[in-house]
Amino acid sequence: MPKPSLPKILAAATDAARAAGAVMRANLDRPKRVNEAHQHDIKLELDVRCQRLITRRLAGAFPEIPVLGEEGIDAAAEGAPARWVVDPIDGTVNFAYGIPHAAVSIALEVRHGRGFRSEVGVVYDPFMDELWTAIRGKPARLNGRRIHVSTRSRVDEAVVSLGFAKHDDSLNAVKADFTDLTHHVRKLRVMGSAALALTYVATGRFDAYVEAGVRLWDIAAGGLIVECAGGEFWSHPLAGEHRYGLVASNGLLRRKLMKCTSGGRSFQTAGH
Ligand code: LIP
Repeated sequence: MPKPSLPKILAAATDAARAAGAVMRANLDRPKRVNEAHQHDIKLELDVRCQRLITRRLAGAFPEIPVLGEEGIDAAAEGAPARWVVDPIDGTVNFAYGIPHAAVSIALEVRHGRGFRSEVGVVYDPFMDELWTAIRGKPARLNGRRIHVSTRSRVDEAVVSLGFAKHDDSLNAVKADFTDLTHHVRKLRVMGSAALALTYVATGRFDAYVEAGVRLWDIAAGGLIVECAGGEFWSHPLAGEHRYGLVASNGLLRRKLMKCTSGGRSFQTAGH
């Protein structure tokens, strides 16, 4: 496969993200069909519908690139030289409850060493009409404007986001750190979308974000956006398919925050 033009890849991902975002915006306050409901997770018919829409748009531009998505994985995705990594609605529980804090996340991963690495990332929040984009090696942008992580280096001035995923191991890891960090940071935030927590770190709205137990499609685009905004993105594989622990920060706070926790369990899951 000839090496695709990354700007054309970005344009196709942006088009697909905006198309799915329009469906999310139109359905936020409408009744939604639930395909699966679990204690800490919900899967909607709209998740499937949006991934199908995204897949059609991407295939129209790059039919040779398979999709690895939350709502379905092309068999070719594991062996391909490049693949799309798609979360059609990141923050599904928020969206299911009518909370306007959710996003479309699309990344292009290219084979790198024994694995894959994100080369292009797009995260679109249709409710704020905020589009984050990144191409590896170039500055991250929000609605076309260059962005950069914060410069805050004091823990007591930090706004830190934590994510409570879906399984007891990850919930317990983050719960312990939530308790410890509460007394040290300015504020903690639990917002329910990994992709947006990452873009908020990239934009300097959050100073760090920690979660144990997210999936590749939640973070493939946002992690690149953090790196292209001058931040630090650590992730570490966990048990389970495409499951990771992560720590994202402005590059000034990770170790200081770890020292504020008794063992830093959710930080440890990031392997650092
Ligand atoms: C969500 C993540 C969030 C995590 C949730 C869920 P989804 O992704 O964005 O950070 O805490 O458990 O995994 O399922 O809404 O695409």
